[in-house]
Amino acid sequence: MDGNWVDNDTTTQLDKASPRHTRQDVENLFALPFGDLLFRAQNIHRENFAANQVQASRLSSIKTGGCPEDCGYCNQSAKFDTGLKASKLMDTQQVLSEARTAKAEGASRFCMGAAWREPKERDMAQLCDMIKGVKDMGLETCMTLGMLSDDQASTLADAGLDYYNHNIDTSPDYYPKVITTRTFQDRIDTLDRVRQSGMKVCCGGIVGMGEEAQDRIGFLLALANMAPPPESVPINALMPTKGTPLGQSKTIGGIEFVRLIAIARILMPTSFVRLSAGRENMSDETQALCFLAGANSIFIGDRLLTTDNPGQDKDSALFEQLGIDLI
Ligand code: SAM
Ligand code: DTB
Ligand code: SF4
Repeated sequence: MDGNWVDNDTTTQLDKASPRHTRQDVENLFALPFGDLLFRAQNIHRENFAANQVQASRLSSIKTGGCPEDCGYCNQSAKFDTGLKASKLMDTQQVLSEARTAKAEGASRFCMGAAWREPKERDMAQLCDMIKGVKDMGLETCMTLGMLSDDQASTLADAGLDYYNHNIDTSPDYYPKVITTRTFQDRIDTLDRVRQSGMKVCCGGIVGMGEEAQDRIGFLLALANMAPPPESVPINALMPTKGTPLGQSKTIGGIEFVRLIAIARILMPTSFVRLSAGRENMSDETQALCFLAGANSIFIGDRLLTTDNPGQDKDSALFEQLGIDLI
C-alpha cells in the first residue's frame, strides 16, 4: 500500500479488520492532489463493489415536524419558525402504499423517518407493523426515529428492521455549535445500542453547515474509527431551509464535496457511501464525480423527507449517460 495512512506494523489482527486511523492519516488524504485521491478511491471502490452499480433507497416522512430538538439545520424542529406543517404518525396503510410505489420506482430499501427525539412506547407496535409490511414486499427496511433504548432497539430488530439511521452529523468539536438538546455522546450511545441489537448501522452527517476543514476531518475520522464502521454512511450536503439557524449557510463547493466522498470511500472500503441530501443542488458533473469517487447509494424520488430531490426523469437521464445501474 502506498502512503502512510494505516500503520500496518503496529496494527493487531483485530485492527486489520477495522483499522484505527489517526487525524494525520486523514489530513494526508485531504492533502493529496485531486486526481491521485480519486484514482485511489476508485481502485478501492472496485476492489470491494461492482464498479457501475448504485443502491437506491426511498425516504418517507412517517411523522413530520413539531420536533422538540434544536438541530440547527432542520426545518422540522418546533424551535424554529419554518412554516412547516406538523403531522401525526402516518397511518400504516399509507406507509405501505408509499413503500409499494417506492418499489415500483426501483427502490430496494425503504427508509422511514420521524421527527422525534425518541419513539414513544405507545408507537412501537405500529412501527413494528410498518416494518413487517414493508419487508413482506421484499424491500429492505430502514428507520430513523431519534434516540433508542436497549429495549426499543431489540424490538425493532426483532420486527425485522434491517438498518437504523442515526447520524453523528458533524465532528465532535463542531457538534455543540449545531445541536444543544442532545450530546454527541448521546448519539454514540444510541449507535452502540443499535449495534448490540444486531441491526445494521447507517450513520453519517451533513457538510456545508459552516464547519472548518478540521471539522470535516474530525467527522470522517469519528465514522471511520467506529469498530466496525457503519455499514451505510450517508453524506448529506446541507439543504438550507428558511427559518433555521443554518438557513443562510454557504454551499460547499463541488470539488470539496467530492473529496469528502473519496476520503469516506478510502477510510471505509466496504461501507455503502450514500450521496444523500443535496443532489437537487448539484450538477450532473459533480454527481458523476461523486460516483467516480466511490459513492454507491442514493435516495431516489422527488422528495427526501421534506425537501426536494431530483425525481425519476432527471435521474434516469443521468444514470443512462453514466452507464450506472440502480439496484
Ligand atoms: N429525528 C431523527 C434524528 O434526528 O435522528 C430522524 C430524522 S433526521 C431528519 C435524520 C437526519 O437527516 C439528520 O440527522 C440529518 O443528518 C439529516 N438532515 C436533516 N435535515 C437536513 C437538511 N436540511 N439538510 C441535510 N440533511 C439533513
Ligand atoms: C440521512 O442522512 N439523510 C436522510 C436520512 N438520513 C433520513 C434525510 C435527509 C433529509 C433532508 C432534509 C429533508 O428533506 O427534510
Ligand atoms: Fe428533530 Fe431529527 Fe430534525 Fe433534529 S434532525 S430537529 S431530531 S427531526
